[in-house]
Amino acid sequence: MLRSRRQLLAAAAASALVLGSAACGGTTKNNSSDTGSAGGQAAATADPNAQLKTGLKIAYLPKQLNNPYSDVETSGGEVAVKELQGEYKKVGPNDASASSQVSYINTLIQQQENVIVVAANDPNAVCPSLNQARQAKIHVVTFDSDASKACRDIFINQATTEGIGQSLAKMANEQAGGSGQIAILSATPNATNQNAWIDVMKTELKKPEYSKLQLVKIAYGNDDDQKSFQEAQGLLQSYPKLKVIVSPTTVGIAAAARYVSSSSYKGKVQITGLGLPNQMREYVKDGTVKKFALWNPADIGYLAAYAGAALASGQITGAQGEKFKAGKLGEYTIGADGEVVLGPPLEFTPANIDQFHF
Ligand code: RAM
Repeated sequence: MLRSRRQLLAAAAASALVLGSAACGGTTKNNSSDTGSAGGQAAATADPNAQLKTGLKIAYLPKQLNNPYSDVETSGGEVAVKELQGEYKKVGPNDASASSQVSYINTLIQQQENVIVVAANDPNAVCPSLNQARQAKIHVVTFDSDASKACRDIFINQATTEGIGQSLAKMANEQAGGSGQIAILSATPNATNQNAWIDVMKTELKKPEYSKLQLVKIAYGNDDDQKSFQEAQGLLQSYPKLKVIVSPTTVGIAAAARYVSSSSYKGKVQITGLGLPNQMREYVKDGTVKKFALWNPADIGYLAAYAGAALASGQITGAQGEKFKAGKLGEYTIGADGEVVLGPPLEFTPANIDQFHF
Protein backbone atom coordinates (compact mmCIF):
# COMPACT_ATOMS: atom_id res chain seq x y z
CA MET A 1 0.00 0.00 0.00
CA LEU A 2 2.68 2.50 0.91
CA ARG A 3 4.34 2.09 -2.39
CA SER A 4 1.19 2.60 -4.34
CA ARG A 5 0.31 5.62 -2.27
CA ARG A 6 3.66 7.18 -3.09
CA GLN A 7 3.13 6.48 -6.74
CA LEU A 8 -0.30 8.02 -6.65
CA LEU A 9 1.09 11.09 -4.95
CA ALA A 10 3.82 11.42 -7.52
CA ALA A 11 1.34 11.18 -10.35
CA ALA A 12 -0.90 13.70 -8.69
CA ALA A 13 1.69 16.47 -9.09
CA ALA A 14 3.20 18.59 -6.42
CA SER A 15 0.40 21.03 -5.85
CA ALA A 16 -2.36 18.48 -5.32
CA LEU A 17 -3.35 18.50 -1.70
CA VAL A 18 -3.58 15.15 -0.06
CA LEU A 19 -6.17 14.92 2.63
CA GLY A 20 -4.36 13.87 5.75
CA SER A 21 -6.97 11.75 7.40
CA ALA A 22 -7.42 9.42 4.46
CA ALA A 23 -4.55 7.17 5.31
CA CYS A 24 -3.98 3.79 3.75
CA GLY A 25 -5.26 0.58 5.19
CA GLY A 26 -8.51 -1.33 5.26
CA THR A 27 -11.47 -0.33 7.31
CA THR A 28 -11.33 -0.73 11.01
CA LYS A 29 -14.64 -2.54 11.21
CA ASN A 30 -14.99 -6.17 12.23
CA ASN A 31 -12.06 -8.36 11.63
CA SER A 32 -13.17 -11.08 9.29
CA SER A 33 -10.66 -13.46 7.91
CA ASP A 34 -13.28 -15.67 6.30
CA THR A 35 -14.42 -13.25 3.60
CA GLY A 36 -12.65 -15.28 0.98
CA SER A 37 -14.70 -18.36 1.61
CA ALA A 38 -18.11 -16.79 2.23
CA GLY A 39 -20.95 -17.21 -0.19
CA GLY A 40 -20.52 -20.65 -1.58
CA GLN A 41 -16.98 -21.12 -2.83
CA ALA A 42 -14.94 -23.79 -1.14
CA ALA A 43 -12.40 -22.34 1.27
CA ALA A 44 -9.19 -22.02 -0.67
CA THR A 45 -5.62 -21.60 0.44
CA ALA A 46 -3.71 -18.73 -1.07
CA ASP A 47 -0.56 -19.53 -2.98
CA PRO A 48 1.32 -16.24 -3.33
CA ASN A 49 3.68 -17.86 -5.82
CA ALA A 50 0.98 -19.15 -8.15
CA GLN A 51 1.43 -17.92 -11.68
CA LEU A 52 -1.04 -15.31 -12.94
CA LYS A 53 -3.36 -16.96 -15.44
CA THR A 54 -3.70 -15.52 -18.91
CA GLY A 55 -6.89 -15.63 -20.96
CA LEU A 56 -9.09 -14.77 -17.98
CA LYS A 57 -12.54 -13.46 -18.83
CA ILE A 58 -12.98 -10.33 -16.72
CA ALA A 59 -16.33 -8.52 -16.96
CA TYR A 60 -17.11 -5.05 -15.62
CA LEU A 61 -20.57 -4.12 -14.40
CA PRO A 62 -20.53 -0.46 -13.26
CA LYS A 63 -23.48 1.21 -11.52
CA GLN A 64 -24.72 2.48 -14.87
CA LEU A 65 -23.29 2.92 -18.34
CA ASN A 66 -24.16 6.52 -19.16
CA ASN A 67 -22.00 8.07 -16.46
CA PRO A 68 -18.64 9.63 -17.44
CA TYR A 69 -17.22 8.44 -14.11
CA SER A 70 -17.93 4.79 -15.02
CA ASP A 71 -16.29 5.30 -18.40
CA VAL A 72 -13.06 6.50 -16.80
CA GLU A 73 -13.18 3.69 -14.25
CA THR A 74 -13.64 0.93 -16.78
CA SER A 75 -11.07 2.44 -19.15
CA GLY A 76 -8.48 1.62 -16.47
CA GLY A 77 -9.92 -1.87 -16.23
CA GLU A 78 -9.59 -2.39 -19.95
CA VAL A 79 -5.92 -1.38 -19.85
CA ALA A 80 -5.23 -3.82 -17.01
CA VAL A 81 -7.08 -6.71 -18.63
CA LYS A 82 -5.02 -6.17 -21.76
CA GLU A 83 -1.80 -6.24 -19.70
CA LEU A 84 -3.05 -9.46 -18.14
CA GLN A 85 -3.76 -10.91 -21.58
CA GLY A 86 -7.35 -11.50 -20.63
CA GLU A 87 -10.73 -10.89 -22.25
CA TYR A 88 -12.34 -7.60 -21.24
CA LYS A 89 -16.07 -6.95 -21.31
CA LYS A 90 -18.30 -4.14 -20.01
CA VAL A 91 -22.05 -4.44 -19.54
CA GLY A 92 -24.60 -2.60 -17.43
CA PRO A 93 -27.90 -0.78 -17.03
CA ASN A 94 -28.68 2.81 -17.99
CA ASP A 95 -29.97 3.65 -14.53
CA ALA A 96 -28.58 3.06 -11.07
CA SER A 97 -31.74 1.63 -9.50
CA ALA A 98 -31.44 -1.12 -6.91
CA SER A 99 -32.21 -4.20 -8.97
CA SER A 100 -31.08 -2.99 -12.40
CA GLN A 101 -27.91 -5.10 -12.36
CA VAL A 102 -29.38 -8.50 -11.55
CA SER A 103 -30.17 -9.63 -15.11
CA TYR A 104 -26.65 -8.64 -16.21
CA ILE A 105 -25.09 -10.78 -13.48
CA ASN A 106 -27.22 -13.74 -14.55
CA THR A 107 -26.05 -13.35 -18.15
CA LEU A 108 -22.40 -13.12 -17.05
CA ILE A 109 -22.85 -16.41 -15.16
CA GLN A 110 -24.16 -18.05 -18.33
CA GLN A 111 -21.22 -16.64 -20.25
CA GLN A 112 -18.85 -18.30 -17.76
CA GLU A 113 -16.81 -15.25 -16.95
CA ASN A 114 -13.90 -15.84 -14.58
CA VAL A 115 -14.25 -12.55 -12.74
CA ILE A 116 -17.12 -10.10 -12.30
CA VAL A 117 -16.10 -6.59 -11.22
CA VAL A 118 -19.23 -4.81 -10.01
CA ALA A 119 -20.12 -1.42 -8.47
CA ALA A 120 -23.27 -2.36 -6.56
CA ASN A 121 -26.31 -0.15 -6.88
CA ASP A 122 -27.68 -1.68 -3.71
CA PRO A 123 -25.73 -3.74 -1.16
CA ASN A 124 -28.31 -6.53 -1.01
CA ALA A 125 -30.31 -6.60 -4.26
CA VAL A 126 -27.35 -8.05 -6.16
CA CYS A 127 -26.45 -10.60 -3.49
CA PRO A 128 -28.39 -13.71 -4.55
CA SER A 129 -27.11 -13.54 -8.11
CA LEU A 130 -23.56 -12.68 -7.03
CA ASN A 131 -23.55 -15.71 -4.78
CA GLN A 132 -24.82 -17.84 -7.66
CA ALA A 133 -21.87 -16.55 -9.64
CA ARG A 134 -19.51 -17.52 -6.84
CA GLN A 135 -21.04 -20.98 -6.69
CA ALA A 136 -20.24 -21.20 -10.40
CA LYS A 137 -16.59 -20.46 -9.47
CA ILE A 138 -16.71 -16.88 -10.70
CA HIS A 139 -14.71 -14.51 -8.52
CA VAL A 140 -16.53 -11.37 -7.47
CA VAL A 141 -14.69 -8.08 -6.96
CA THR A 142 -16.73 -5.05 -5.97
CA PHE A 143 -15.36 -1.61 -6.74
CA ASP A 144 -16.57 1.94 -6.10
CA SER A 145 -19.80 0.87 -4.33
CA ASP A 146 -19.68 -2.29 -2.23
CA ALA A 147 -22.16 -5.15 -2.03
CA SER A 148 -22.78 -6.86 1.26
CA LYS A 149 -19.51 -8.57 2.17
CA ALA A 150 -21.33 -11.91 2.26
CA CYS A 151 -21.52 -11.92 -1.52
CA ARG A 152 -18.17 -10.71 -2.81
CA ASP A 153 -14.53 -11.72 -2.42
CA ILE A 154 -12.83 -8.34 -2.38
CA PHE A 155 -13.91 -4.69 -2.32
CA ILE A 156 -11.72 -2.12 -4.06
CA ASN A 157 -12.42 1.10 -2.16
CA GLN A 158 -11.34 4.36 -3.79
CA ALA A 159 -10.12 5.77 -0.47
CA THR A 160 -11.07 5.06 3.10
CA THR A 161 -14.75 5.66 3.73
CA GLU A 162 -13.79 7.73 6.78
CA GLY A 163 -11.32 9.80 4.75
CA ILE A 164 -13.90 10.62 2.07
CA GLY A 165 -16.64 11.52 4.59
CA GLN A 166 -14.24 13.69 6.59
CA SER A 167 -13.05 15.48 3.50
CA LEU A 168 -16.64 16.21 2.43
CA ALA A 169 -17.44 17.72 5.84
CA LYS A 170 -14.23 19.75 5.82
CA MET A 171 -14.82 21.14 2.33
CA ALA A 172 -18.44 22.01 3.15
CA ASN A 173 -17.31 23.87 6.26
CA GLU A 174 -14.61 25.78 4.39
CA GLN A 175 -16.98 26.77 1.62
CA ALA A 176 -19.62 27.87 4.17
CA GLY A 177 -17.03 30.00 5.96
CA GLY A 178 -17.53 28.01 9.14
CA SER A 179 -21.26 28.57 9.70
CA GLY A 180 -24.69 28.37 8.10
CA GLN A 181 -26.94 25.99 6.20
CA ILE A 182 -25.63 23.22 3.98
CA ALA A 183 -27.43 20.54 1.98
CA ILE A 184 -26.30 17.27 0.43
CA LEU A 185 -27.18 16.33 -3.14
CA SER A 186 -26.53 12.59 -3.31
CA ALA A 187 -26.88 9.84 -5.92
CA THR A 188 -29.56 7.16 -5.33
CA PRO A 189 -31.00 6.62 -1.83
CA ASN A 190 -29.73 3.01 -1.87
CA ALA A 191 -26.12 3.61 -3.05
CA THR A 192 -23.73 1.86 -0.66
CA ASN A 193 -20.86 4.27 -1.25
CA GLN A 194 -22.72 7.57 -0.95
CA ASN A 195 -24.64 6.38 2.11
CA ALA A 196 -21.46 5.32 3.87
CA TRP A 197 -19.83 8.70 3.14
CA ILE A 198 -22.92 10.59 4.32
CA ASP A 199 -22.93 8.60 7.56
CA VAL A 200 -19.34 9.65 8.21
CA MET A 201 -20.22 13.25 7.36
CA LYS A 202 -23.07 13.27 9.86
CA THR A 203 -20.73 11.99 12.57
CA GLU A 204 -18.19 14.64 11.65
CA LEU A 205 -20.79 17.39 11.81
CA LYS A 206 -21.35 16.57 15.47
CA LYS A 207 -17.80 17.68 16.27
CA PRO A 208 -17.36 21.09 17.96
CA GLU A 209 -15.57 22.60 14.95
CA TYR A 210 -18.70 22.06 12.87
CA SER A 211 -21.22 23.17 15.50
CA LYS A 212 -22.24 26.24 13.48
CA LEU A 213 -23.05 24.23 10.36
CA GLN A 214 -26.60 23.06 9.86
CA LEU A 215 -27.37 20.19 7.49
CA VAL A 216 -30.89 21.06 6.32
CA LYS A 217 -31.62 18.40 3.70
CA ILE A 218 -30.33 15.36 1.84
CA ALA A 219 -31.69 15.34 -1.72
CA TYR A 220 -31.27 12.52 -4.24
CA GLY A 221 -30.58 13.13 -7.93
CA ASN A 222 -30.28 9.37 -8.62
CA ASP A 223 -27.08 9.95 -10.62
CA ASP A 224 -29.33 11.25 -13.37
CA ASP A 225 -28.17 14.58 -14.76
CA GLN A 226 -31.60 16.15 -15.24
CA LYS A 227 -32.98 14.98 -11.91
CA SER A 228 -29.82 16.19 -10.13
CA PHE A 229 -30.15 19.59 -11.86
CA GLN A 230 -33.78 19.89 -10.73
CA GLU A 231 -32.95 18.79 -7.20
CA ALA A 232 -30.23 21.46 -6.97
CA GLN A 233 -32.71 24.05 -8.16
CA GLY A 234 -35.27 22.79 -5.63
CA LEU A 235 -32.79 23.01 -2.75
CA LEU A 236 -31.99 26.61 -3.52
CA GLN A 237 -35.65 27.55 -3.80
CA SER A 238 -36.60 25.76 -0.58
CA TYR A 239 -33.68 27.06 1.46
CA PRO A 240 -32.99 30.70 0.55
CA LYS A 241 -30.26 30.90 3.20
CA LEU A 242 -28.41 27.84 1.89
CA LYS A 243 -24.68 28.47 1.69
CA VAL A 244 -23.32 25.21 0.28
CA ILE A 245 -24.47 22.20 -1.69
CA VAL A 246 -22.08 19.32 -1.08
CA SER A 247 -22.53 16.56 -3.63
CA PRO A 248 -20.72 13.25 -3.10
CA THR A 249 -21.33 12.17 -6.68
CA THR A 250 -19.71 13.29 -9.92
CA VAL A 251 -23.12 13.46 -11.61
CA GLY A 252 -24.68 15.55 -8.84
CA ILE A 253 -21.84 18.03 -8.41
CA ALA A 254 -21.61 18.71 -12.16
CA ALA A 255 -25.38 19.24 -12.46
CA ALA A 256 -25.49 21.50 -9.37
CA ALA A 257 -22.53 23.55 -10.65
CA ARG A 258 -24.17 23.89 -14.06
CA TYR A 259 -27.37 25.17 -12.48
CA VAL A 260 -25.65 27.63 -10.15
CA SER A 261 -23.22 28.91 -12.79
CA SER A 262 -26.06 30.32 -14.88
CA SER A 263 -28.27 31.49 -12.04
CA SER A 264 -28.40 34.45 -9.67
CA TYR A 265 -26.97 32.16 -6.97
CA LYS A 266 -23.55 32.21 -8.61
CA GLY A 267 -21.02 33.59 -6.16
CA LYS A 268 -23.51 33.35 -3.29
CA VAL A 269 -23.96 29.59 -3.02
CA GLN A 270 -20.93 27.32 -3.12
CA ILE A 271 -20.81 23.87 -4.70
CA THR A 272 -18.37 21.24 -3.50
CA GLY A 273 -18.08 17.46 -3.23
CA LEU A 274 -16.68 14.75 -5.50
CA GLY A 275 -16.21 15.56 -9.17
CA LEU A 276 -14.30 14.67 -12.30
CA PRO A 277 -11.77 17.41 -13.14
CA ASN A 278 -12.75 17.30 -16.83
CA GLN A 279 -16.42 17.85 -16.01
CA MET A 280 -15.77 20.51 -13.37
CA ARG A 281 -13.10 22.54 -15.14
CA GLU A 282 -15.44 25.10 -16.67
CA TYR A 283 -17.17 25.73 -13.34
CA VAL A 284 -13.84 26.17 -11.58
CA LYS A 285 -12.72 28.59 -14.31
CA ASP A 286 -15.95 30.62 -14.16
CA GLY A 287 -15.69 30.90 -10.37
CA THR A 288 -18.70 28.75 -9.46
CA VAL A 289 -16.59 26.07 -7.75
CA LYS A 290 -13.58 26.73 -5.55
CA LYS A 291 -12.72 23.26 -4.33
CA PHE A 292 -13.77 19.64 -4.80
CA ALA A 293 -12.13 16.23 -4.43
CA LEU A 294 -11.75 12.83 -6.10
CA TRP A 295 -9.29 10.06 -6.87
CA ASN A 296 -8.33 8.78 -10.30
CA PRO A 297 -11.25 6.48 -11.24
CA ALA A 298 -9.14 4.74 -13.89
CA ASP A 299 -6.88 3.40 -11.14
CA ILE A 300 -9.84 1.74 -9.38
CA GLY A 301 -10.78 -0.16 -12.52
CA TYR A 302 -7.13 -1.07 -13.06
CA LEU A 303 -6.62 -2.29 -9.50
CA ALA A 304 -9.84 -4.32 -9.63
CA ALA A 305 -8.63 -6.28 -12.66
CA TYR A 306 -5.38 -7.23 -10.93
CA ALA A 307 -7.26 -8.22 -7.77
CA GLY A 308 -9.62 -10.37 -9.84
CA ALA A 309 -6.75 -12.01 -11.70
CA ALA A 310 -4.91 -12.71 -8.43
CA LEU A 311 -8.09 -14.33 -7.05
CA ALA A 312 -8.71 -16.37 -10.18
CA SER A 313 -5.07 -17.51 -10.21
CA GLY A 314 -5.14 -18.63 -6.57
CA GLN A 315 -2.58 -16.06 -5.39
CA ILE A 316 -5.10 -14.65 -2.92
CA THR A 317 -8.45 -15.69 -1.46
CA GLY A 318 -9.61 -12.32 -0.16
CA ALA A 319 -8.40 -12.81 3.41
CA GLN A 320 -6.90 -9.99 5.42
CA GLY A 321 -3.14 -9.65 5.13
CA GLU A 322 -2.78 -11.32 1.72
CA LYS A 323 -0.77 -9.34 -0.81
CA PHE A 324 -0.90 -9.03 -4.57
CA LYS A 325 0.79 -6.99 -7.26
CA ALA A 326 -1.23 -4.54 -9.33
CA GLY A 327 0.99 -3.70 -12.30
CA LYS A 328 2.01 -0.03 -12.39
CA LEU A 329 0.26 0.67 -9.06
CA GLY A 330 2.57 -1.65 -7.10
CA GLU A 331 1.76 -4.05 -4.30
CA TYR A 332 -1.44 -4.00 -2.24
CA THR A 333 -2.40 -5.72 0.99
CA ILE A 334 -5.95 -6.84 1.69
CA GLY A 335 -7.37 -5.14 4.77
CA ALA A 336 -10.15 -6.14 7.16
CA ASP A 337 -13.41 -7.29 5.58
CA GLY A 338 -11.69 -8.03 2.28
CA GLU A 339 -11.17 -4.35 1.56
CA VAL A 340 -8.35 -2.94 -0.55
CA VAL A 341 -7.90 0.84 -0.44
CA LEU A 342 -6.58 2.57 -3.55
CA GLY A 343 -5.13 5.58 -1.78
CA PRO A 344 -6.00 9.04 -0.45
CA PRO A 345 -8.37 11.39 -2.32
CA LEU A 346 -7.04 14.53 -3.93
CA GLU A 347 -8.36 18.07 -3.72
CA PHE A 348 -8.77 20.13 -6.88
CA THR A 349 -8.69 23.94 -6.88
CA PRO A 350 -8.22 26.69 -9.49
CA ALA A 351 -4.48 26.37 -8.82
CA ASN A 352 -4.11 22.72 -9.83
CA ILE A 353 -7.14 21.75 -11.93
CA ASP A 354 -5.26 22.04 -15.21
CA GLN A 355 -2.87 19.30 -14.19
CA PHE A 356 -5.63 16.69 -14.24
CA HIS A 357 -7.21 15.21 -17.30
CA PHE A 358 -9.86 12.66 -16.36
C1 RAM B 1 -20.75 8.98 -9.26
C2 RAM B 1 -21.12 7.59 -8.83
C3 RAM B 1 -19.95 6.82 -8.27
C4 RAM B 1 -19.18 7.66 -7.26
C5 RAM B 1 -18.75 8.96 -7.87
C6 RAM B 1 -18.00 9.83 -6.89
O1 RAM B 1 -20.14 8.95 -10.51
O2 RAM B 1 -22.14 7.66 -7.87
O3 RAM B 1 -20.40 5.66 -7.67
O4 RAM B 1 -18.06 6.97 -6.79
O5 RAM B 1 -19.90 9.65 -8.32
